[in-house]
Amino acid sequence: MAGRIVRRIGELAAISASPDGLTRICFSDEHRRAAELILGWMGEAGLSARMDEIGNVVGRYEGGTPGLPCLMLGSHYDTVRNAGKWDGPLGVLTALECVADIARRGLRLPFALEVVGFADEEGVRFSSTLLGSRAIAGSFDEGALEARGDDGLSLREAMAAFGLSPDAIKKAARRRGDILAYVELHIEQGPVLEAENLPAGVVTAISGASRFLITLDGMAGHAGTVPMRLRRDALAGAAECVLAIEKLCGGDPRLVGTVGQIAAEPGATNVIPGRVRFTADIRAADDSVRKKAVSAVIDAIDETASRRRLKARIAKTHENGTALCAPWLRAQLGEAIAADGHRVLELPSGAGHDGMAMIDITDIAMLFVRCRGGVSHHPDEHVPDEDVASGARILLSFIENFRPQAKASL
Ligand code: HGY
Ligand code: MN
Ligand code: MN
Repeated sequence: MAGRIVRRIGELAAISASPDGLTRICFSDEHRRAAELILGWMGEAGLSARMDEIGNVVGRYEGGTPGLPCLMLGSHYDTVRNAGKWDGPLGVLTALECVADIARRGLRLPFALEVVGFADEEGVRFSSTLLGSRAIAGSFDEGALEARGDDGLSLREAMAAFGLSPDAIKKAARRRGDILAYVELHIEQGPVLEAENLPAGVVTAISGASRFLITLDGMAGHAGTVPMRLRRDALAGAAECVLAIEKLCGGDPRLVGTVGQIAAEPGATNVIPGRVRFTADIRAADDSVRKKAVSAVIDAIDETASRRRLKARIAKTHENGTALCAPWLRAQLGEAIAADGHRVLELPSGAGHDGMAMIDITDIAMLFVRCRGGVSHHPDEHVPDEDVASGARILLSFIENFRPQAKASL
C-alpha cells in the first residue's frame, strides 16, 4: 500500500504550473491533468469515477447493495504556490489505496465508500476557499463566481474555459443522509506528533479563520522631490499595518495572524507607492478570540490610514467558524490508532481543511499523520514511508470497523 501511495504522490507532484516548485491551482491545465490521473487510478481500483460539476473527482465503491449511504473519505488535490507534495494528495491517495484494498478482497460493507479529491481547498486562485467541498455540502456561495484571479479571469470565466458550467454547480450538492460521515487523513502540518513521537493523531477541531484583502490608497509621487512630511505613502502605511497585525496576534498564544501577499503600485523604484493591496489571515481555535482579534486589526488599519491620510478599504474574502470533529468519529479513529499499537493523542488543527465545509452536511473527523519537522506549504514538506504506511493501516482499520452512528431515536 505505502509504496504505491508514495509513487503516486510523486507522479501527482510532477503536474505543476512551474518547472521549479509545485503549484497546481483550480481550473488550470494542471488541474485537468491531475484529475485525469486520479480518475484513472480510481477506475483501475474498481471504483466508478467521475468529475463533478465543480471539478472535484469522486470515486464510489458500492456496499452490500447498490445505492447505500456512503462513508466519504478524501482530501483536496489543489496546492498552494511552491507547495509541498503531501498536503492534500496524501489524503486522497491513502483513502483510494484503502478502498482499492477492500475492493481487491471483494469485501462489501453495509455502506458505500466514496473517495473525493476536492478541486480547490487552498483558495489560491480566487481567494475564496473550500469551493469544491462547499459545492458538495450545498453551501457554495454564487457570489464567489465574480471573484477574479491574477490573470483577470473570474471564477465563472475560468470554469467555463475549463469546460464546466457555473450554473450547474448546484448539481454537485449531495443530499443530507447520502453521506454517513466525512473523514479526512491529512498531514499534521505542525510539530506536535513528531514531538510526541507518534505517527498519527486524532483532530479535535479545525480552527476558524478570517481572510481579508486590504487596499490602501495614498498618493503616488516623485521619490526625489516630495518631502517626507508631505507624503501619503501607501507602502509605508501598509508596512505599519503588517507589523500591527503581527503585534496584535503575537500577543496571544491562541491567535495566529499572517500577511501572505502584498503588492505596491505603480511598482517603480523612483515612485512613491500610491496604492498597496495586501492580505490578512487571522485564526484561532476559539471563534470569540478570533473575532475580537479581527476587530482590533481593523481598528489598527483604520487608525494607521487616517493618521497617514490614506484611504483604507478592507474586504472580507473568507470566513469560517471553528469546525468541531464529532466525538463518535474521534472515538472510532482512536480505536484504530490504538489497534495499530500507538497511544491516542487528540490535537486541534490550526490549518483549515475541507471538513469546515463538509460539516454543513455530515459529521466530520480527521486523522493527522506526522510530517517531518512539521514543515508544510513548503517544498521540504515530507512524510517518511513508515508514516505513510501507518496512516494507511490506521485508516483501513477505521474503515473496516466503521459503525455508522445510530440515528437519534425519535
Ligand atoms: O490555509 C490553510 O490552512 C489550508 O492549508 N488551506
Ligand atoms: Mn494547505
Ligand atoms: Mn491541506
